[in-house]
Amino acid sequence: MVSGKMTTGSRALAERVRAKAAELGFCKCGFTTMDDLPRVSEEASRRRYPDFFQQMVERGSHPRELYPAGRSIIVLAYDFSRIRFPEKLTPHIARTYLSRTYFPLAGSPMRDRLDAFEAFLEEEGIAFEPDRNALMMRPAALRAGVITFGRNNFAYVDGVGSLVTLYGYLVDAELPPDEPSPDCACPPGCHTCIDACPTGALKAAFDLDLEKCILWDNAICPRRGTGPEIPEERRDPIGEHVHGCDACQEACPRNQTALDPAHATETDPVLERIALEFSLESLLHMPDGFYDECVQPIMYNYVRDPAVFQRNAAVAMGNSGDPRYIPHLESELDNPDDAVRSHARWAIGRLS
Ligand code: B12
Repeated sequence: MVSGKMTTGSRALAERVRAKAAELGFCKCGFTTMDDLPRVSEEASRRRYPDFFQQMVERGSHPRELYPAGRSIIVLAYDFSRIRFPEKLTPHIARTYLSRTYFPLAGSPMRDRLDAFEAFLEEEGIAFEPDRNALMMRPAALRAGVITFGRNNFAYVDGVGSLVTLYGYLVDAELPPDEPSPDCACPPGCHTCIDACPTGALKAAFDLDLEKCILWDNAICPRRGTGPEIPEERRDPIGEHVHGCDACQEACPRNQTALDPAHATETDPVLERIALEFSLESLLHMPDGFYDECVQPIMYNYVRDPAVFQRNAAVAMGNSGDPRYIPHLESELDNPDDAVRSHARWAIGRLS
């Protein structure tokens, strides 16, 4: 569907953008138009999103409203499956956050990479607006030919898998739109992701009950939704996850190469250091400095209150079946935070 009206200049610019993206380590780069993104609003209504998310999704499916000067969207995908994720951390923290690529903090390798890409756009005289999480990235990436969907809703880059973070730039330059990808490239009839979801949040292909997703209870809810108390019936399926969950991606046949330990060739010194110091006990007791040194560098996206992580550690301990945690939980029964106390009490009840 590459427009015949595109000038040679646009095509040459597109090649320079792709070359820069590749040079900076992005695994795929594609372009699409500023037209409204299809199906997004209907999908969100079908999934019965809470009002806040429904509004966010509605807004994010109209790129021209996000950046009226925009003429094209650049979509970038970064493959973080090459990072060696310490085994001590992956049972508790989702890889997206360990990768430090989702809204990267200043000074992180991904922030430096995005800064370099933005500097390049400026050098090319291109004005832009980053996606800021407002643009609906997966439908934009599908239309830009960067990804296909998995039945677990995830965006998959061919030959890479779903351990990718997506970035969007709304730009005032005309770039030749890429051919959209086919919607779904999962093996016919496969339902390993649906079977693997610990909470039943993934009810059927493309059907995620957002409020049952583990990330919702252990990270989003303290700020939006039910608040600091995780409903008791939802605590058990959280297992030992303290921030997000990768179960539907770990089970997926399309991710088995990405998850093969031999595939992970990059070591992140920040993760290696945190892995040495991390334990559920430390997260529960949150000794001086632990939040700044071991929690905030990786779990910075949604939660700012250390007590939320202490609460999550209590739930993980309660679900571990390990009675050695009982004295640790007992010592938090006088914690000043109501939710830490109530979840510690619940965990002691389970382990006793
Ligand atoms: C809201 C949100 C959430 C919500 C709800 C997620 C959901 N799946 O519905 C919550 C808080 C629960 C959440 C959790 C997580 N999220 Co989130 N989240 C977002 C956010 C901000 C918007 C996503 C959204 O709801 N869009 C609206 C819905 C309707 O669209 P969609 O799911 O993106 O796309 C669907 C429709 O467009 C529809 N569709 C469109 N055309 C067509 C055509 C056909 C034929 C069909 C069948 C369907 C279809 O199907 C698409 C796939 O489901 C995006 C960032 C962004 N700005 O886009 C990140 C984002 C989706 N999250 C991301 C991640 C990594 C996560 C977590 C995995 C983190 C974790 N490990 O804990 C979890 C797991 C969630 C899960 N199992 O899906 C990544 C996903 C990367 C990837 N490879 O797909 C994103 C893209 C962030 C990023 N920039 O990389 N998230």
